[in-house]
Amino acid sequence: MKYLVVVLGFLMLACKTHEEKDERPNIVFIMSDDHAYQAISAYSDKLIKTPNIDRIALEGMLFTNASVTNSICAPSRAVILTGKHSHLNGKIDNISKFDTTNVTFPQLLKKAGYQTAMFGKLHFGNNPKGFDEFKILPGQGSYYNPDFITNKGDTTITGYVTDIITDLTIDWLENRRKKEQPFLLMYLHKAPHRSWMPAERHLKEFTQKSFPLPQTLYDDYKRNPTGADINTIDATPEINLNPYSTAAKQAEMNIREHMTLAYDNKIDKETLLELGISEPYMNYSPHARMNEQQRRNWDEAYEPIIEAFKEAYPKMNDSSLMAWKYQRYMQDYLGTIKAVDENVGELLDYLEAHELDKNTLVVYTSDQGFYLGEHGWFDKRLMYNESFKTPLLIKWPNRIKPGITEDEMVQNLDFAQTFLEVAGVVAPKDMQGKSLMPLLTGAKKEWDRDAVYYHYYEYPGEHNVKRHYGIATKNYKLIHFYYDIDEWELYDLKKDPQEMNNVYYDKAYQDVVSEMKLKLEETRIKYKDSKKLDDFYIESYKK
Ligand code: SGN
Ligand code: CA
Repeated sequence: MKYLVVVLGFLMLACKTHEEKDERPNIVFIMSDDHAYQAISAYSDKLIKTPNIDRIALEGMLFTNASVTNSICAPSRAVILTGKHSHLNGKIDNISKFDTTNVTFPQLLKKAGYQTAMFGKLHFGNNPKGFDEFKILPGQGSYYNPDFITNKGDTTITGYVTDIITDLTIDWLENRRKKEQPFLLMYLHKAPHRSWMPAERHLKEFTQKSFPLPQTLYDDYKRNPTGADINTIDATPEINLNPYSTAAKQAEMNIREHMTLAYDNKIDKETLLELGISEPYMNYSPHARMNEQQRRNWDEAYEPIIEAFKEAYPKMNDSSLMAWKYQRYMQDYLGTIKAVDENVGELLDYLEAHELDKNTLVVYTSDQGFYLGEHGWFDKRLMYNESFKTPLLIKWPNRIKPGITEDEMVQNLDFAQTFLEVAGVVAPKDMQGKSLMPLLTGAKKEWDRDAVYYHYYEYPGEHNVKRHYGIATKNYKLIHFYYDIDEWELYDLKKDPQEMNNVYYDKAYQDVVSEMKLKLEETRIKYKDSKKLDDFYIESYKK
């Protein structure tokens, strides 16, 4: 009996020490919304300097070939949380609600003893499961004086959304974090999402900047070869006659044609009427949620722009209007990123000052990439590089060597299994990604992925981007547009990184076409996607 008591005593002591010192790493997952890798200086400093976000790459790893499986907000978040492609987790578009019977990695981490918290944009139409605390924006959220949904009810907070999300996050770290537990923190920015409203402190600086025009700003969406080199066996007569990519040409996200002067470029309705311009969203006012002070600061920055536009517009042609809208777009879009970068810096500083940085894995990513005028576009959705790829920077002191650039193909699909492995939790067998651990820790030989799969669904829908699926290898990308068209595109990524020439019908590429088609079929089988599921989601959309 005495012996039993001693053993029990030891056991309790052991448990207690374990409870006090759970050495598993913390995970800080930072994600912004629509942040193009072209607008992070660790990738390219042509547009903006982001010294704080860059710190993550300097102290860790920069991924140059990270992509998403479905380039749109809520579906990307569903893929991240479940580790499953859209066709299996069911969240194929922004419209349907997330099915909360899905198992998510935060639920598993919480069960395994992690403290979990989420702040910012989720965009699911329902609340997240598996979090000890959350404060999330309803839907897309607002830039100024935003509303929040919390475990304890709804609230409106005065200020600028990016700053507020950081304040909420740091408040949690400071006041409610349990020191004996490791934590998962999801810190999710709304910025730089449309309609690109910068913070008051950045308005004047950014509205005076100008930016280099992207090479493909005036893309006419001609993609297909015609004439001598065409493979006449496969090419239909329509293709012979159609030099365009139908999907690219019909997408409604061209800066000149579809970006609006009122909503996107912040020209007021009176001015537009005076100039004889009529367009959608004319009644929109950026003032809607602002207080007096905010309105005054806003107007001080934008009134000179409106005046200059009044002068210039009568002399503009299509080409100069395109260039003008592009500059306005970049000024506001990049202005919102400036605040994201400052706030990320604040959070990283907090972690350092509280010695939380050493045992914490920090990720910076976006829910997808974004077009910053490439192909004449804004928005995302398509499988072409700028929206298919997404920024990814990860630091993890003592595990990831600083300053490494990694070009292996990784996806948002991989986060769930990565975080579970970091926490020592076995991932459910039906998750479809791959833990990034071998890449993070330098065991690269264990990484054997040679293709990634993509599938976009939200059509018919906003921006008119056709349904499509495809695969990308490091060298080629094969895309099949379906539903109300049946078109294939193949890009030679090494020779044509801007994806301007569809070589699917090119005689010289017929072996590549066969190989890639085979690989696509194998990949669809591997991930359990099928024509039957395509049809199922077409039908469910009609309801
Ligand atoms: C809004 C935007 C779109 C954007 C979607 C999806 N229109 O609907 O331009 O593509 O969000 O973005 S707006 O008039 O409301 O600004 S996502 O990041 O949430 O997927
Ligand atoms: Ca987004």
